[in-house]
Amino acid sequence: MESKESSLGTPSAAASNADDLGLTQFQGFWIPSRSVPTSSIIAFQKNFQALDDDIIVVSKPKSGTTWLKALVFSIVNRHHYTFSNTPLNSTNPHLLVPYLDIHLYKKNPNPDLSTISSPRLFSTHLPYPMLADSIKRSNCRIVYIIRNPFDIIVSLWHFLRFMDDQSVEDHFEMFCRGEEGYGPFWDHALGYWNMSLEKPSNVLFLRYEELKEDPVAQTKRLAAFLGFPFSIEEEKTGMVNQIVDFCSFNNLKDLEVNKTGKNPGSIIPNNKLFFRSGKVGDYVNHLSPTAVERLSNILEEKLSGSGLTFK
Ligand code: PAP
Repeated sequence: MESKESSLGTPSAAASNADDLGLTQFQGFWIPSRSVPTSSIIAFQKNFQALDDDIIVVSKPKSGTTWLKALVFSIVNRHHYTFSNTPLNSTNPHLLVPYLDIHLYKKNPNPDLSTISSPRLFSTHLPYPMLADSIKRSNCRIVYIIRNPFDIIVSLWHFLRFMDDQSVEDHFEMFCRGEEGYGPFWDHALGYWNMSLEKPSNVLFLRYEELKEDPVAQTKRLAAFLGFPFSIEEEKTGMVNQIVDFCSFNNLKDLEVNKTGKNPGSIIPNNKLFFRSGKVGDYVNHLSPTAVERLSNILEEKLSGSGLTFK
């Protein structure tokens, strides 16, 4: 697609609105109620009892969730499976690290999670203030992955085309107003950023771009945080590299389940949509320099004084 120099540089009247896109304002954030009814969020907040060894993968959509789920699952289960019999070969990562709100508490307001083997792996896109209190009180680990918002905008716009006929310009405008699933982006990011500074042994802040740049170092950092550090022997025998290679974009996208499969009960028509191009900086092909500058200015103001920046 051509970049849209003229229309993206200045704020314009909304050509699409939150209602049409199924966004509901709830507890200070915009919730995509087509996939997450607020009743399932309330049930999760009321009923979920976190355990100290739970691991919770958190992200804004399109930040690298699928990748992180595959990495976490592989790290934690590396003594149970080989690369030829890991469930990741036949199951999309989203089912192995299920969403608390989109999956578990949507199906049942009080699911029995006691039979899940330890450590339990869960995920959510919910912002920090909306997490169940039991998570905040427990010693469980939260891994938050963030990505530069420009690539998030473009990735999400491509992804949602299966159900929304929105232009990239309108999508961009709404993002700048904070009107996007689980947005505003800056409030979502700041919630976890601040917690990662306050409770570094409970909240790890990972960046998609750093994971792309040095996946081996970041995977080691992740494993150590999760309490499953790689031994010297494992490092020598190449275990870290093998996990990185297995969870790479090219490997995961070519697995049959991710090429042609569909997750049961999901509104996402096929798993292929979780694997588009997996690149850093694709936004330059869709957003004009003026648009980038405008959102950069918004971010600078919203994140001011927090220490959180984007290159
Ligand atoms: P979700 O919120 O729907 O789960 P999420 O997995 O967070 O999506 O993000 C999808 C993005 O991660 C896609 O980016 P793109 O649109 O810019 O291509 C997808 O291609 C990318 N992605 C998926 N798996 C990997 C991976 N193993 N390595 C790197 N990027 C990946």
